Amino acid sequence: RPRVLSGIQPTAGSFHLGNYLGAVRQWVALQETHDAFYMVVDLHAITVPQEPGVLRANTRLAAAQLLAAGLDPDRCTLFVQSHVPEHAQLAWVMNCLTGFGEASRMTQFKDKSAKQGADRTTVGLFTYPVLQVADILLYQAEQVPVGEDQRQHIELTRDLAERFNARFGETFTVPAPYILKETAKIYDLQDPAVKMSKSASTPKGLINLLDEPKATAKKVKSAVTDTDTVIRYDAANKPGVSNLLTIMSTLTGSPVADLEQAYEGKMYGALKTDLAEVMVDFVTPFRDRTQGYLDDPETLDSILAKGAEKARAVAAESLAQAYEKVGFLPAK
Ligand code: AQP
Repeated sequence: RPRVLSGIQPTAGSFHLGNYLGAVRQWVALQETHDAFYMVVDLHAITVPQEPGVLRANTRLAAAQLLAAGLDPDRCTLFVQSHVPEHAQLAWVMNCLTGFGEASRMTQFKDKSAKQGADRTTVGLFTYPVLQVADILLYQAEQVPVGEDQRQHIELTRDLAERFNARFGETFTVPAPYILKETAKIYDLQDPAVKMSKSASTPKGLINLLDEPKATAKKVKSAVTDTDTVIRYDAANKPGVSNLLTIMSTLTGSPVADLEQAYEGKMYGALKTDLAEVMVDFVTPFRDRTQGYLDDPETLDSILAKGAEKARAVAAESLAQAYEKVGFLPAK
């Protein structure tokens, strides 16, 4: 089975619809066909300030949501990044192979550091993509299921894998991004020119899966569309309606073309009302299942402990190879 790896931050508490449709949904499907490794990336979370107690609670919450979304610990390896120390260890080696200019070109870093200001931006945020390189290479992953915003980081991973292999001999698998065109970028419901995001979206434009279903329905009903009235997919000219059609199509399994036909001659309100119902039907059991996992932290922690053990076995082997190739003296 080909190997896949991906991760999600435990920063925000609830996952948002972009996280789910852009990434987690694919993770669930890929566990059936791939040797899948998925993790809650708590090391990445501390690149911005975190409250220790909140981080700990959100790490469990993220794992609970992944299970609620359909990850099955018998079909995939689910773990917490900080439980596998090899991530930080390989990241150091990769930091020493990454050009300062190369890291400076990462657009996510440029955007986030510009917003925070130089004095509040940490070196951790700067090397975040390099830690991500280590995350992926440790597992010799062939594919990395992510949203479009991660494409540049996967490119960096490819470059560094090739650089390491060229300098020290064949060691790492060069991974490819696994990005589904339709759901690569889910947009903010109030500003469909920007991606739905926990840090950039306004509360009304962001669908958090753990919000009250009623509040979610309200947000869908007040989504921005346009002054035209035709329900048609046209991402360039009708981004708001197109975003709603993408979400509806993915959650129901109906192709966009079928939806366009079904809504021919109808008003935007009809689409929004139906989508609000679909969303409520989706988030209500999701919230219940998440709560179910949270109510039993011992089981949750034991799933994560088993996952970490499986992950470490793979990661330790890759790290040992990398250390040996780099020329570190083996510890006796
Ligand atoms: N709007 C989106 N559309 C499609 N995919 C998305 N992803 C995030 N937003 C969208 C994908 O979700 C996965 C997890 O990303 P993350 O760990 O970076 O989660 P996040 O921090 O909650 O994502 P945000 O909201 O995008 O964070 P900020 O605001 O910090 O930038 C990834 O595969 C990502 O591509």
